[in-house]
Formats: sequence, structure tokens, C-alpha cells
Amino acid sequence: MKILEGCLDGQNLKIAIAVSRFNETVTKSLLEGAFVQLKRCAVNENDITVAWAPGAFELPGLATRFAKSEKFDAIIVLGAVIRGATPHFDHVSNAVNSGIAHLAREGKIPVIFGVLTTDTVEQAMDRAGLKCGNKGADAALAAVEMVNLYKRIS
Ligand code: INI
Repeated sequence: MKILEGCLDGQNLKIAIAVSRFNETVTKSLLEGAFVQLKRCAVNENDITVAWAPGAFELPGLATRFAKSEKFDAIIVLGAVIRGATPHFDHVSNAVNSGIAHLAREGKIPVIFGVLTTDTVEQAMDRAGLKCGNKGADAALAAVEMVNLYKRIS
């Protein structure tokens, strides 16, 4: 039996992070979590490129451009979509979910989904470094693991 797994060695990896400014208090914490975790995996600070989009809706377009540039080993997508009183939440969350899922499936490199979709700001903050870990940090680990896993397959 052959079992393939990706290790958490991030040496020499080039990582792009697409992050949205909407709900910035939350997304800044996600970004910080991702950054710290990438460095713990030995990713060089100079090999991390961060681009800010206005909102989560813009993230699939931004991530697609990162993918097309062929300069990176993985893309991490970070955002926070928080339910409000209007259906806008559903439109934005559906658009970002399906856009990133498509890119992750069809692209050559791992695209990691670190976009929170929550009912309240509290739930978002809990997942951005308070009670329930930091989804940005989780996304960073997933990125390094998936790059190394894809390398083992190809
Ligand atoms: N963008 C977010 O990132 N999170 C949200 O919660 C959000 N809500 O709820 O409106 C949001 N809207 C902005 C959207 O992503 C676009 O930036 C905007 O519609 C311009 O295209």
C-alpha cells in the first residue's frame, strides 16, 4: 500500500495571499495568523506576497490572477462574510465559495479557502484568533501541506 501525505516543510515555497478589506478587524487577524504559521513552516518572509481586495466578492478574480502569473506554489484566500439584514450575504458568500472552489479544482496549484462565513461578528472573531483557533493559521498549514502533497503526486 502506498500512502501519500504532504509534510509541513515550507522552505523555498512562494505563497500568495489574497485577503479582503471588508470586516478588516477580522481579516487582519486571519492574515496575521497565516503569516505567523507560514513562518513557523520555514517559509521565507520575502516569499510571501499579500494583495488586498475591497471585499470577498473580488477574491476569486484576484486569486485567479495570482494563479495565472505562475509565480507561486500556493494561494491562500482570506476573507470574512458576516450575515447582515439583507440577502447580500448570500450573494457574496455564494460567489466567493464557488469561485474559489472552481479555481482550487481546476488550477495547477493548491488554492486554500480561508474565508469565514458567519452569522455574527463574535463568531467571526472567535475563528480569527479568539475562542476557536485562527482559520488563517489553519489555511497556511493546509497550503504548505497541499503543495508538498501535490509534489509527491506529480
Ligand atoms: N464583503 C465581504 O468581504 N464581507 C461581507 O460581509 C460583505 N457584505 O456582507 O456585504 C461584503 N460585501 C462587499 C462585496 O464583497 C464587494 O466588495 C462589493 O459588493 C463590491 O463588489
